[in-house]
Amino acid sequence: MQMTLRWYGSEFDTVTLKQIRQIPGVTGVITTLYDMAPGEVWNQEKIHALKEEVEQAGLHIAGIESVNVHDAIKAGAPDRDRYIDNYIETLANLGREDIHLVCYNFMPVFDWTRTELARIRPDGSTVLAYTQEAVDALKPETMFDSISGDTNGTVMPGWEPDRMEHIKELFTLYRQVDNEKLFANLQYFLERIMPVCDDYDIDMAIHPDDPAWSVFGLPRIITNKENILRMTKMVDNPHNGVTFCSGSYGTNPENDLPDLIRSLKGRIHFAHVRNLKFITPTNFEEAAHLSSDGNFDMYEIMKALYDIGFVGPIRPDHGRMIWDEVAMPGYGLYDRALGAAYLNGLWEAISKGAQRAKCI
Ligand code: DNO
Repeated sequence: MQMTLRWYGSEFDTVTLKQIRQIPGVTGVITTLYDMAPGEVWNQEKIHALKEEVEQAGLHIAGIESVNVHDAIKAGAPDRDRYIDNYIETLANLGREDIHLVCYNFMPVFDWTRTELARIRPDGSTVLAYTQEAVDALKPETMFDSISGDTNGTVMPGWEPDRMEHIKELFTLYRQVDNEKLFANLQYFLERIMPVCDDYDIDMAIHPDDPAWSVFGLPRIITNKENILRMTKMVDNPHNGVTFCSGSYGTNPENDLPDLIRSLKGRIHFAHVRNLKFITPTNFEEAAHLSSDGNFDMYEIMKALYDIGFVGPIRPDHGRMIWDEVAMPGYGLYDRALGAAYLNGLWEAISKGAQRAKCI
């Protein structure tokens, strides 16, 4: 595996490339052109400039998170082909710049969903949290306003104010779309983009739905083992792969995370590793990466990734806000750096243990 950190670009991120470069073992960033609206073509010069900036800081671009998929594609609207053509052009431009990993999601309307961005934990850190009761008490159009006061002046990924202004129209677009239609729309999209992925050796890595169930009655399909295996088999091309995200699949305690990883051998192109603490089955908060701070066994997660021979980029995922840092919720420097160091430590112990076991 290669340890990376997510970076939103110098215009949007409070964390600098220089800081990222100084986290032991971090060699690359997962980045994006954050100001591109879903459906727009990314031009090659802009990608090239981003790449140069990252390389001048002594790092490399390990992948893009995300090239967002336009809602017309997800909803199967009559104009979807136009947006798929644009997506194909973006993929070709990324390939020409030697970028070979793209993370995306297929969640209707909302990307990840949280009901609090700064819940205070017993140690005084603040974290992102979710309670189903809070979602049930909200109207979708007020969801964004309910959290917008806690974003520390940053634009949260997937919660762009311009898109959120059109929530009602977006809901109308999905009126006829159930889980089966969403699967069919995903298949249509994947079949159309696989040729360009083959030409430029681009691994597509779908991010799971977070939380791993329907919110506001919208369809959601990338939620469990059965569905993700169906997704990889319905377009059976190694470039049609997965972002394994422990914090998203792990929102449903029925998902056995190490087993899920093992069942996806060869198709995990990217990993997000973080821990959650459940207060009740429908009320969870994000924890430090350390196993003992949450409900997941992080050793078993890293061991499963090691056992399947995972070689792709991995990143510590959302961090807590600690040491008075003011940053995009989930994406500060300090706790993610601690997360990277911890995951690197687990990996070193697992790999040395495995090598020694071979010598006995
Ligand atoms: C949240 C992220 C997601 C993820 C997208 C991928 O912090 O994990 O926003 O980047 O779902 O498209």
